Amino acid sequence: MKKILLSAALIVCSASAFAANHEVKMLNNGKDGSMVFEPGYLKAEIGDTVTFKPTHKGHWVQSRALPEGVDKFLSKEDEEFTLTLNKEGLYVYICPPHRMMNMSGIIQVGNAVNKEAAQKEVDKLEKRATENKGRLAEYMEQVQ
Ligand SMILES: [Cu+2]
Repeated sequence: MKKILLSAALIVCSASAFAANHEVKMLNNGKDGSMVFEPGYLKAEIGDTVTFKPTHKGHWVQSRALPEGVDKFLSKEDEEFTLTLNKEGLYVYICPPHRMMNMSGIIQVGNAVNKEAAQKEVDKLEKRATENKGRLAEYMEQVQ
């Protein structure tokens, strides 16, 4: 009996080891163009973390739309920033100095439970963007 309980505990422990750490690079140039997060759309699971990497200089990250109950975030210029994804939904974020260049991205955690609010923010950001128009809307189209 003791042996069975022990192996059950091991299975529970190893389940948390599957939490992934994703990386999003902050770039002056990437496969989606200039001033860009890569990948701009990221699918993750609850409990995962995402680290924003200041691969090129002059970037940082700020939340714009979040699942209910998630604290807003704002990182520091040229500093690595790690976010733990504790709630299901869409996380829409931007790079403040390059907002007009549509330097923005979306993380989907589980189901897109706040899709309506996120879509509103995407529309607002797309309207204001002067360069790379349509990039964020394209990421939003990948949301399922
Ligand atoms: Cu930037």
